[in-house]
Amino acid sequence: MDGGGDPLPGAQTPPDEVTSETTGPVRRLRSHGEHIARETKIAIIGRPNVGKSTLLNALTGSDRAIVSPIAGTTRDAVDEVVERDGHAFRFIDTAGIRRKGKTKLLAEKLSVIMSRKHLEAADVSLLVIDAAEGVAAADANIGGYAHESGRSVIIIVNKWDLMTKVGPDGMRLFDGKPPADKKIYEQQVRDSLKYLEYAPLLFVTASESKGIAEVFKKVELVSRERRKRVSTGEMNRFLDKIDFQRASVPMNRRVKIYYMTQAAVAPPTFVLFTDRDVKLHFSYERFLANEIRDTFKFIGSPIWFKVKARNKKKK
Ligand SMILES: Nc1nc2c(ncn2[C@@H]2O[C@H](COP(=O)(O)OP(=O)(O)OP(=O)(O)O)[C@@H](O)[C@H]2O)c(=O)[nH]1
Ligand SMILES: [Mg+2]
Repeated sequence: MDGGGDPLPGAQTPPDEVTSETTGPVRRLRSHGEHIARETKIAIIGRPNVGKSTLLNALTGSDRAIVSPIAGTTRDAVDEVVERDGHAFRFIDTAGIRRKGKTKLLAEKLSVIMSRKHLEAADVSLLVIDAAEGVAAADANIGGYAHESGRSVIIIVNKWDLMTKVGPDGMRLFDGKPPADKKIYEQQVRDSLKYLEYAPLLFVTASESKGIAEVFKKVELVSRERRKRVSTGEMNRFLDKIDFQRASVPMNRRVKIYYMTQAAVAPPTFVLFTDRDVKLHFSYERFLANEIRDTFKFIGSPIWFKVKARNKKKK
């Protein structure tokens, strides 16, 4: 369904051409009051000061979002549409919380609420983390809401320059420590955000527009993946091959799955027709989700399940 051949409203007016690192020109459209069909809505979420607005600017090639070193500077939601390779991307920058007269804790709490609100309007979320600070409690909190909301998630580790730029002594300019390794850093982030194991993770330096082309690629990928459909035939051939003995679930919580269908997309939702009317055990759900991902991927998207018992009385 992802066409993109239609002329975009507003495309007649001379676009602002900006050049991004590797993939050529980006066309920026003034977004307000224009309706563009099939655009992907992307919420940029995260704690105060992690660089959300700087990222928005890098993505749109504008200085419209106000960037400031004081945590909580963006007052209103800023959204902007970018057309790139025939796709329309609407980025929504989570309104920052003005710190003036507020404690850091309160500002963080408000950022969690704002992030949650912006998720409602989005298909995809960019969970921005400050590389120098690592995953904080509020990041995990926001990540949890993103996961539960059913939106696709991409983890953006921003300010990577701080972790990698070194002086003549080979040590970081930022804090004099050895430069960080991407693999080790990613593992630490993943350990703190376990439930987001399906989310791609990218390293960017928004202030230098580094890593931005990859963000567009991943947004496109995850928005396609979340709309993917698996036919019931395919699903049942898949089901036949799963060895459910490998799921570590207590015997009394095991269910027999007769068949399974994908009932919805965005997020992919599967209905399991089972012998007993029980809530799926957490490990069972996890096992099944992992098996589905091994075969069908659904990169960046949570997978949801619903259980329908064939015979409700037979418990
Ligand atoms: N070194 C470095 N600094 C960055 C980077 N991205 C953003 N910053 C700085 O981090 C500070 C906060 O950036 P903002 O973009 O305003 O952060 P924000 O998440 O929008 O903050 P709020 O709107 O207040 O929630 C500014 O001083 C930016 O210049 C980066 O990639 N590297
Ligand atoms: Mg901001």
